Amino acid sequence: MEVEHRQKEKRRRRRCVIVGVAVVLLVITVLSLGLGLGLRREKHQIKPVFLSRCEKFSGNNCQKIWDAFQQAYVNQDPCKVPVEAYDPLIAAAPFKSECNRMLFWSKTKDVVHDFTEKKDCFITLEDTLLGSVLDGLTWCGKEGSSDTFTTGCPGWTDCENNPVRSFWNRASAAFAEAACGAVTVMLNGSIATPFHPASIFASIEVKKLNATRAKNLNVVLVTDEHIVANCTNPSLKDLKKELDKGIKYNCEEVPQSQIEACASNPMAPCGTCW
Ligand code: N1C
Repeated sequence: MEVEHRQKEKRRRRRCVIVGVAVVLLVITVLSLGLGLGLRREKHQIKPVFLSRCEKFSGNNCQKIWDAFQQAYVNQDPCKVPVEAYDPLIAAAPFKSECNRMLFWSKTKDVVHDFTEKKDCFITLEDTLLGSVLDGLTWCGKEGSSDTFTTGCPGWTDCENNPVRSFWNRASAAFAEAACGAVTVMLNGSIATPFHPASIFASIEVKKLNATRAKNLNVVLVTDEHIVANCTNPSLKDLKKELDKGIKYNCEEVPQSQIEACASNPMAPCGTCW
């Protein structure tokens, strides 16, 4: 009786162990399959996005532009990608000068793109080929690998020379160099420092505006119910001072609701929104 009971107990335990091992194996297989697929997807995710966005602009060799893009950061330490690494990319897809139509922004991205999407009045960097293919994306390389990664990349402030930051710095400089005629910038009147020295607009674009091409800088200070800064804001005095001599400065406070209403009114001509 005693012997029989012990044997039964042994068999029960063995069954338990077998079932346990099977469950663990199953979990490991499912997890590694899932992770494997996930990683593979993340590694190659950016190229189809890049190419399909690029194809929307006709007359370009998108594969060539992709190659020029990749050479900037692939097989490199993602904290050591200098701004100049993107020179070949800018050369492969240069910015056209669109006189009187170029629009810059800082801390007003949403209102700006709501406006430009609805009204064909201005061109922002995101409306150009390079700006639109890379808008909202993250990418980096790794030493010893020819792949592009979209996760585990250094963030905007982790290190200065990261691939994403260096790209926007390089592209913004080239875009501003091309600016001509009357140039517009939308700044945010709901923050204490609309012209912030650390922004790309202040640290790069303003410095690249050249009086031989750009004639005016029109600041549209976008305000909502909580006006924190108006056109007398000290940071805007700095902006005026920093402009290349010969570029005329102007500032206008414009409610966000007015910009939105004008954007949604198909009858309103470009010059009448503010
Ligand atoms: O630092 P910012 O603004 O002043 O940069 C905005 C300025 C614009 O005029 C653009 O021409 O610089 C250009 N630019 C972009 O076009 C752009 N698209 C997406 C700069 N940055 C851009 N991004 C992302 O927005 C970028 O990854 C960075 O994180 C923000 C900068 O926005 P900001 O601080 O409001």
